[in-house]
Amino acid sequence: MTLDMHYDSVQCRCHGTVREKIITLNMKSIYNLSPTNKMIIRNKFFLISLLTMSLLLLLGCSYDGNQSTFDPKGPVAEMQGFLFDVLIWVMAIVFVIVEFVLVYAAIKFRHKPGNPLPKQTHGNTTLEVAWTIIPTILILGLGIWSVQVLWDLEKPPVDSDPLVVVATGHQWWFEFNYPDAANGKSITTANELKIPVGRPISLSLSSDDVIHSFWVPKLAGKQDMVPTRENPLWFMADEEGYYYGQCAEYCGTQHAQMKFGVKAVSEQEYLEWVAGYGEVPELSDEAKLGQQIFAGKGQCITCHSAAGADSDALVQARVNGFLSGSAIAPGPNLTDLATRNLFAAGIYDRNSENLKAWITNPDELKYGNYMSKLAQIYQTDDGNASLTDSEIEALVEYLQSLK
Ligand code: HEC
Ligand SMILES: [Cu+2]
Repeated sequence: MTLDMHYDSVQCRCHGTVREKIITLNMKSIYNLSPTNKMIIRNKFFLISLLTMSLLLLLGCSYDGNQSTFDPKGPVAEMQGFLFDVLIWVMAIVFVIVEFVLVYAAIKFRHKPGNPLPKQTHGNTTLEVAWTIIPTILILGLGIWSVQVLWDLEKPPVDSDPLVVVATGHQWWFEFNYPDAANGKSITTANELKIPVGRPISLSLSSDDVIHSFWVPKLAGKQDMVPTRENPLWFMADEEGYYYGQCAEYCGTQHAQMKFGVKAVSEQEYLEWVAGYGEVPELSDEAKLGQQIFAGKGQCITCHSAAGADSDALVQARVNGFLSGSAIAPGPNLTDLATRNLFAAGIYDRNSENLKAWITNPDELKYGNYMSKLAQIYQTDDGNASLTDSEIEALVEYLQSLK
């Protein structure tokens, strides 16, 4: 390979003679191609790879996927989506106009040999006033409107009788507390937030370990869950349905698997769930055996409640135990487990087969979770529960009766 350098003199009208350096790589000896051909092939290769990659990336997108912000199902997400659309369109139009003028001028008035120097001007008051005033109005307008929307969306409308829910982030699952779910009854549940359709939900978000973020893309934007703070967020579902949520702040090993569901049901269905919550379930003989193992040999009860809402004192005791390194941690409240579609923070279908696999060895299903790490029964060589197969089946039978 040889490297040729050519020095060419070019005339420039404003500054006299300058030297332009042109370096040509002579690749002939290697590829038997002229340098220009090689550049063209290289450019084409680059372009084709870029297009293929963009296409592959786009294939991953969908307009109304489970966690799409482009498919709002409630007033908060709709307003946020509208704000986004207006900002994007105004910016896109400004971008196209400015780039068009720029590219047009660059091409039309570019230097060509023999072209006379175009008429030189300096200053144009009308133009300058116009391009100062128009952007100022645009930016001020959009800015004021954005802040207005932010303020408007901060709290549910007055007199709307919102349902209050305290949501707490844990590594790696969500806890939901309803101080007054209906008729003064309080409820603790996990990983699935049941809400009546058409009623504003007023959330108070917090965490008792690290910072998490609460996000249900179809219902509202993200809000951080910060230990020792209570951050507000509200939304309302217009349609019945199952909305997928996700922790949106990196929080450790299983951050990506820290999901949850929002199940929007009719007012009546919601009230039925509230009424049934914590009622003593009907248990088969096998389930009764499971209940004994739950409280006894399995020690599940150290971290999980299965018979009603958690009191603040109980929650605090578990958190303190966890923080001081004991074999205890706050665990999802299981009182209404059998009413949920998914478990393990929204990653597995709740069915007997999956629950059996979970109790046998939670680490295989969700690596690094605090149930495997801390519960006594999993401190074995292979991480499998020190329970017999039939004991595990009895536990599953019990859990599946918790409605
Ligand atoms: C040391 C505390 C601890 C003990 C003891 C414990 N668990 Fe857990 N359990 C947890 C934690 C923490 C999670 C949440 C794991 C996650 O999703 O990251 C969990 C999750 C679960 C879930 C999924 C719940 C949901 O809504 O997603 C079930 C079911 C469960 N445990 C059952 C049991 C059973 C049965 C036992 C007794 C054999 C038991 N656990 C013992 C801490 C514990
Ligand atoms: Cu998280």
